[in-house]
Amino acid sequence: MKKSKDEQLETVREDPESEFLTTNQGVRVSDTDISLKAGERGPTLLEDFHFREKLTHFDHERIPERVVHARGSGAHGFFQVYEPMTEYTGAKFLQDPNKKTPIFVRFSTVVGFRGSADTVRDVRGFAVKFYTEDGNYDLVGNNIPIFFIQDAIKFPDVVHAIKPEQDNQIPQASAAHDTFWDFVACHPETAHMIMWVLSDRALPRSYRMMQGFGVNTFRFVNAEGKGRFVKFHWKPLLGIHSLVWDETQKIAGKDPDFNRRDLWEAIEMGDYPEYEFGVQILEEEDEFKFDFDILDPTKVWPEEDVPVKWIGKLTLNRNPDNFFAETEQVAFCPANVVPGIDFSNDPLLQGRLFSYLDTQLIRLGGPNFHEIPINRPLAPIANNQREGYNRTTINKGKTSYFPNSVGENLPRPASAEEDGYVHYMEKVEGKKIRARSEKFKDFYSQAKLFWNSMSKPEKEHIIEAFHFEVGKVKDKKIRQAVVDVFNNVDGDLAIEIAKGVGVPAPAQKGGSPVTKESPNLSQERSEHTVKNTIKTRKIAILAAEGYDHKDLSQVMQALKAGGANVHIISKYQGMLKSSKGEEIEVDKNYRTTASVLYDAVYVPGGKESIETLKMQGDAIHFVNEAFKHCKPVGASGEGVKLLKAANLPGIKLAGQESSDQVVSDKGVVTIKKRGRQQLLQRILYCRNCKTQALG
Ligand code: HDE
Repeated sequence: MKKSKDEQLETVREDPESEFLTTNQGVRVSDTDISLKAGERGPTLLEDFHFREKLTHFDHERIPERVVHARGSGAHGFFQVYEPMTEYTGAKFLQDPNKKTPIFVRFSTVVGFRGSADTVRDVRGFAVKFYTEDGNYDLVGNNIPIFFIQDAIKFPDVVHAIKPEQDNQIPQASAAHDTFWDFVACHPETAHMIMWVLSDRALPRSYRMMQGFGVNTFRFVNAEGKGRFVKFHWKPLLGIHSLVWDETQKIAGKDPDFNRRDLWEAIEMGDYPEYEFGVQILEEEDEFKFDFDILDPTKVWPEEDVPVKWIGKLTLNRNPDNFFAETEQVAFCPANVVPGIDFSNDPLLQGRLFSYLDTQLIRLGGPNFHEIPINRPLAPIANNQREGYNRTTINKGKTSYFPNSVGENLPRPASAEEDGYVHYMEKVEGKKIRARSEKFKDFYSQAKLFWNSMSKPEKEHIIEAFHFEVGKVKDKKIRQAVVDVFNNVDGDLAIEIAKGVGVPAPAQKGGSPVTKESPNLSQERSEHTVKNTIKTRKIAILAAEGYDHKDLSQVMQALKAGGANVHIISKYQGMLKSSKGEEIEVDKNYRTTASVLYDAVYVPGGKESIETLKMQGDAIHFVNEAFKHCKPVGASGEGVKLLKAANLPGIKLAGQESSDQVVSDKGVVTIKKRGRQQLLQRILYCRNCKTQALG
């Protein structure tokens, strides 16, 4: 490959500075503020070509949004493999640990429209385009390892059911309505996915803190042509963390761009998001070894049975230059594979192989969308396709067919040795039939496995999510039907759901007999999460005039040394004076921010500052809300008095008798004496547990 992806994009980038304003024909414009008129008070003239071009372009500035995954955020980066994967796959980007393969990633929500809020309860898309030397490889995954349905023919049904209802287009970006739960009750194959969607997985704290999964079963094929089944995984190096439900709803109002902003700002600040790439590899002879069908996309391969091999790392290190040109126009497709990666007969995947190319044709206006710079491979393109909307390549020569004698028979197909893509020669035979294999009919065992694997707070969150989602369903029959479906998963769970949504518990307590657990399914118990770091976390410091400067700066320094991003928050922006006359700049006032936008809060001492804060409802609310959302709250010196005034229920705070000891109770960390404040940096972070983890 002659160029890097960045160099390739550079050829179409335009610098906004040092250029005259021109029309699209390159004519310099002398006035863009006043249209051409017949006299000062006269009508606008049709001959004002600049006016007409400007308006016409504007009138056409929207393209259809993605029918699903409409709202997303993109980033550039690179991928590096840890060691050659030659034994398993011929894919070139998985061979050389020194090679950096450029990538573009797009994270998304699924259900909401393009302008919807980021923090809604939903699956998140995690799509990666690898610009490899063999052509583009797209791994179009989600942050949940399974799916709602088993066969792609059901996709229009499930999407129609979850999108806003037909008559009134309500609700936006939410599954909490009759048609979706009616679909669930009519399709018990959704049971496992519903458990995941009602778990904290659907409320990620950040795109930088969620796992990704290829979901479908794919194949690795090595140079000898040996195939193995694989499932793909992404693991965030910052661990897997979520918001709490009440927080997500408030953030949707305070900052609907919460996840988009978080990704953008992290990259701007050089906190590059990183994910390890993993594969579960299954020998073909083991295909039938499991009590589930490995082609069934509503099933995980439990990691205890098929361990994940971590084979490489993805780093996101550059924000797009232009949202529309890159993030909006990027076109992913699971059928974009390179030699060494192949498909399985997973019926969901088979349908996906058709759908993505088809949808791009309407969304991007014709068959030449691969020429849009963000979609262009780095590997050369040569074929006989010409013409169509928006063709930009000028193909020279007479021929556009193969074989030909006029153009020296070029371009010609490549053999396997010449890196031509040769499909895996799987033996296929059978009657033409609309049916699924017997094992596909077990809808409940893995839903129960998931339930068994949750920690107590995670289970409580799922039950609360059922109460919200199903509680919003107007039709009692549907609510009852949902309870009955989940009675097949776990009888006690069904009783709990029924209690919250106002329908009778099932007449007979049911449930799947599965007792096994898979701790890695839980965010709290997973070995893949990381809890002992405050890296990139946002921490609020509440202060007012007369704050204790030594106190504040010691803690701020310690937090920054731990990698956190710290904001000073006060009633007014501008400079704050300390008790001894030092000054510090306020980053946000109570109107421009809120406790829901932070991971933790700290209150330094300073008699005057605390007396002021105690009188501010906003400061008291800030502390209270952070506590309610299970966030660490810290205070030192007189700062402890603000927490006292906030009346945190039953929480032990540092008193005079423990003046040089850190007191730590359910995530509230306090110390009376000054000078030991750096200990507070040991506040660790754990949102999913009702009791917080503290160092
Ligand atoms: Fe998609 N999906 N999907 N999907 N999907 C689309 O393609 C589809 C499925 C996923 O950031 C569409 O370009 C079918 C599973 C992501 O641009 C469309 C089925 C998984 C994205 C489509 C599925 C995904 C899409 C809409 C079978 C996880 C956003 C716009 C039931 C493995 C990519 C587009 C981006 C987008 C079809 C199921 C992931 C309509 C038929 C399972 C991350 O083609």
